[in-house]
Amino acid sequence: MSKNAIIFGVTGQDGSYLSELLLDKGYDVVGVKRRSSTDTTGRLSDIVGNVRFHLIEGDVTDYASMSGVFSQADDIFGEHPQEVYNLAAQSHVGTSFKQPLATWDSTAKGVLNILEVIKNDYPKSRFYQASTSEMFGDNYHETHVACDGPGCGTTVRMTQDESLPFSPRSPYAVAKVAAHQSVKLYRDAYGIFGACGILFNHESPRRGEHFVTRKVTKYVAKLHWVMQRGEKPAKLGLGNLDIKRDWGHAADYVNAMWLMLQQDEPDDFVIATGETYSIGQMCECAFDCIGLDYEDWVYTDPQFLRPAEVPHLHGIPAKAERVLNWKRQITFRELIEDMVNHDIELLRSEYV
Ligand code: NAP
Ligand code: G4F
Repeated sequence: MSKNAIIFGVTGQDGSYLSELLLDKGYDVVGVKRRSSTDTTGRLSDIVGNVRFHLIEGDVTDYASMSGVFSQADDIFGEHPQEVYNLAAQSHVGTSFKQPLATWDSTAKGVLNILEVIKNDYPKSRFYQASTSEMFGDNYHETHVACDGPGCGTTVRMTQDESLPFSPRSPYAVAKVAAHQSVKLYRDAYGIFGACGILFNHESPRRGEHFVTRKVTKYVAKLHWVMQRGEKPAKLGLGNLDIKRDWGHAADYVNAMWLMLQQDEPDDFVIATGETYSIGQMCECAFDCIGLDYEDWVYTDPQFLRPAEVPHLHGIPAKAERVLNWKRQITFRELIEDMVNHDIELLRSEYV
């Protein structure tokens, strides 16, 4: 039987990887993009000509628009949509402090709009919601573990898994918690197949340029070329370098989204690598790719500090490994190297 899916947020980082994954699996895909005065399909350049990929317009903040998207997809597929992936959101945490209402509309209300359409007219469609580790905020489990060094005793491990209560620390995270709880409610109250992936940070060469990894890898790439000319660029301003994140590769994480919708029962899963690194360690890894020391090039710029922070993310993906048989394939170092090498190539024509 042929398979089909709708992807909201198709123009984003994850939307592009998920589209490619589903097309490779033989799906018909309806990708939903919001109207824009400029072209936002750059990340989809490899698939826009594919006859099984259909790009249509829709805005998740508008119920009528969502209802229209489902009936258009119904016509395109010749049957009800089987799988619906919601990746649409204002996804930048820092921006959410400056645009809390717009963030709420796309990130929380948008999910309710889609759930209402499913409840009213498409109750058999399976729904994936892009939840986030940001929902845990400053909360973590504390475990004392023996450390490796001689005479080192024990160290405290701070981790997050599905059992941990949420403690959101930004307007973005508050909206994501509302969306997450709405999916759980519609699952319990109306029997909708709604699954939430609680995804920890995942990056790639397609990552938006205002997220910290891509900001750093773009700078390192520029440094690589400028130094070859014997010039010295301005230093890079970053926020808090001590904060820790659990970073994986987006290509690995979209596979987990798909697996969640192939299960017999809907459920929620933490998707993470099980490793954590500080922003400083990430910089060290990126600058190492071109043989430089990040401390010579990075300074703290207060404009990138946030009113409230999520200090430490370290996910435990044991449930996903056990139930979904999912495991990340790409290591942290491979991820950062992939991003630096991509950004160096991207700038080549400007310098050679
Ligand atoms: P992204 O690159 O920022 O993509 C977000 C997508 O949402 C874009 O396609 C954007 O369209 C679309 N969008 C925003 N507002 C919309 C609206 N009102 N109507 C329709 N579409 C709208 O994010 P991502 O990194 O791919 O992440 C995908 C999802 O996972 C997001 O919901 C994010 O919050 C969540 N998440 C991400 C991570 C991560 O580390 N990447 C971790 C956990 C959860 P435009 O192209 O027009 O802006
Ligand atoms: O790369 P970031 O902006 O990602 P953040 O805030 O962790 O959010 C991302 O991951 C979430 C999953 O945990 C997603 F839900 C969310 O949609 C998004 O994809 O910042 C990472 C850390 C933050 O603590 C930030 O304060 O890096 C710190 N940081 C330090 N300097 C910086 C900078 N972040 C940015 N964007 N820019 C800086 O100059």
